[in-house]
Amino acid sequence: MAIVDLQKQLFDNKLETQMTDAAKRLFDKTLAECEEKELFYVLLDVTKDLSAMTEPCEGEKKIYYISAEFLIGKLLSNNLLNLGIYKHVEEILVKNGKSLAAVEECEPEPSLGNGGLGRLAACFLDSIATLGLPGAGIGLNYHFGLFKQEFKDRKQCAVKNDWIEEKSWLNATDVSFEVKYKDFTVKSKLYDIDVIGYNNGIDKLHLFDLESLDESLVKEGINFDKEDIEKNLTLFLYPDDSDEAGNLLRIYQQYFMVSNAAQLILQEMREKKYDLRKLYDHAVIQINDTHPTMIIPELIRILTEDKAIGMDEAIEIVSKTCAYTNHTILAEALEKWPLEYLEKVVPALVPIIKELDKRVASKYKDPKVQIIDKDNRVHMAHIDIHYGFSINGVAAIHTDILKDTELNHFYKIYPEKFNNKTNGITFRRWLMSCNPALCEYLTETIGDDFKRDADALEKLLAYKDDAQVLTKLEAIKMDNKRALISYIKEKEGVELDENSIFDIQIKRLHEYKRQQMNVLYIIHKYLEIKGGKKPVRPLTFLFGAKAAPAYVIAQDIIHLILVLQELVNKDPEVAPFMKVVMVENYNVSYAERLIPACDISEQISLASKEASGTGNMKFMLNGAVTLGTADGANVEIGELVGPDNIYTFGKSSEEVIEHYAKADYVSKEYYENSEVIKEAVDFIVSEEVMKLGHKEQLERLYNELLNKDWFMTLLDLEEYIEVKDRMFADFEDREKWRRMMLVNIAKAGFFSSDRTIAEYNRDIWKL
Ligand code: 26V
Repeated sequence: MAIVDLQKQLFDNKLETQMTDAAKRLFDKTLAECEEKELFYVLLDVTKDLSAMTEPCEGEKKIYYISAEFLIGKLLSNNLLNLGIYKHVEEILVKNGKSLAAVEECEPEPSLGNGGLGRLAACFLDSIATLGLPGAGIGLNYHFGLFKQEFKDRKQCAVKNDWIEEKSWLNATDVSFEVKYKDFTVKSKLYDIDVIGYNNGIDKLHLFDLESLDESLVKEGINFDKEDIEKNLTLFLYPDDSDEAGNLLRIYQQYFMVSNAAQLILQEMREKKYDLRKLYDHAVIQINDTHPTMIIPELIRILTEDKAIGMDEAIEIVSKTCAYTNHTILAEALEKWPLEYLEKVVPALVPIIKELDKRVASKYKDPKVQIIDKDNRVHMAHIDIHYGFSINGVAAIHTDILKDTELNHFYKIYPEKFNNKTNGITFRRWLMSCNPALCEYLTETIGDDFKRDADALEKLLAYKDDAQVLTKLEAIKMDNKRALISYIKEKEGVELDENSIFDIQIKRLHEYKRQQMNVLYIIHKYLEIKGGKKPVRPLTFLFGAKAAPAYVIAQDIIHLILVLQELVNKDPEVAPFMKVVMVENYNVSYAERLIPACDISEQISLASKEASGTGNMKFMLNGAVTLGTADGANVEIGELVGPDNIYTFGKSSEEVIEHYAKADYVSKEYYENSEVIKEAVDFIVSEEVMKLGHKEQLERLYNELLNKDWFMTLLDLEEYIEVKDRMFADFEDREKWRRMMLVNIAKAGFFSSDRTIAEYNRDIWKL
């Protein structure tokens, strides 16, 4: 049934009856008698029934989005919203003395992703279904996902996130495949999650699991026997890859994902009686970063298995089917597997990979474009580039850097394969669901076209001098800040000031993202206040970030932030003027609370390093003003809102790339030539800080900044301080600030993932 018809039916009291029946059947209670958690299961049950009645998106050609990560977040409110029954459910609950918000709190949050890449995949699925495109996501069902973060002794501890309950969004299927490794064979079991489009059809997220998985392998924290593949394969997302066993496990996982994906796709093709020789007419496979790259040799292996299709033809078929998205230029993040590892795990792919390599080597002599290098490492991205038909970056500047620098040697060979697809976010989650007050007010002011056509947000520009509209936007922001304040008080035990400026940096912890630069600013402010220079208005600095457990310096940065939090918030001289909070276990749900309450969006990566960023888009859409470098999608945000509505600073990507090329950046020179920098950096190892923190960690971080600083923190620090101070001063010009908020919201339409997906479809998928 189409969703609109379903909605019509539900409004003649059917929904309430359905909910009441489910409560009776599941718990033998009335709705009013149910606990919040029980109501969550009631709504889960009802929503799953409704989505089962909704028509799937069908067509002659289907997009398979293969990704090691799908950071879907909680699903209840989004599913209700996309089914068009959110308000209706809310009313029914209120009638029974319950609140939907409290029910939403009971839903466990899956952590099937690390950050941007996984969240992007989730936004894309929402848009694919919303646009009615036949498609599916294919990934893995990690039982404990990414670790849950706890702070102990001002350090990050990692514990498992046990998110799968007996009743969940996962639907068990009877699909199961065999996956053959060198020394053993395992069986998979497929679970599906329905992806409900906004007022449209249903697509599926296919998550493969290991039939023989043994959760009891996990003893303390997130430690487990990494070698017992037949029991551990889908326990965690990207476990520690600092040692060989961890790396091998990643290859086992990746092959498990692609072997299942290949079998599923080919099974669907056979069921529909499509000619596999014309696979590309019916299937397009988007390879999300290099993690699913082995799908290419795997498909070639299967197609050539019974000799009906020869190697040349198989390669051609697969090359016309697969497209690759690059999400990073960080060298350490581009996968290069030792051939010997692949031999240990999946020897069946090795001859195919060697054949692919041989073909490249016979055509191109440049060592930079070879698949297997002189050290016998297999460059996964190179397989994608040679044997896929499209390579895209995720923001304009990122794609330019790929073409001009990082992948220039490939661009010279295949200019026609390269294209840009600037990332986007789903407005259903990142506006309608997380900021209902703003959404409602926008609807009142400019109508609700923007819900289907994000560009319609531009209508708001007509009100940029309208005092009433501007005041209302400010009031909504204030309400959102109040809501966040009470949440943070409860969760983190810190009291914040609603009249302070909320300056927020939330993203994975990585040196290139430069949380440490923000920290140095905070130290600078702290010292100013101690010296008697008080800010006009109190400042609130919020952080949220998880760090890879094996990433030592990232752990040190978290430690320093937590130490400063203690120092600043407990200092009676300083606390009235500034507060620092690092929220524990930053995740999608936390982001949904932080973003609507933000004034200043920190996007301060070293230019050229952040491929796109998507948090920057979410903040903008919710009326925050960006403080950013000319990196990733910040550049496009700047072009859209104009220089008066964004604060930019720092060296350009060209300058940064030149510093790397010449190896001429010496952080110590910046330290020695600036009193302000010196003071801030020295404070890391000052008596006050050392008293609260760990000497070893603080000294290591201090030395890193002074003697290495690979991501050039000190290069941009002075300008960062200057621009940030100017931004705080401008906040006092309320009229100017409110107008900046409005312009940012109005111009955010471009960043709808519906636009991004329409472009993927127009240029790459052609469904
Ligand atoms: C991976 C790794 C793996 C181990 C070593 C350190 C390291 C550092 C970075 C990464 C990044 C993986 C790819 C990724 O998440 N990229 C993000 O993709 C987002 C969606 O396109 C984009 O907005 C972010 O800028 C980009 O960092």
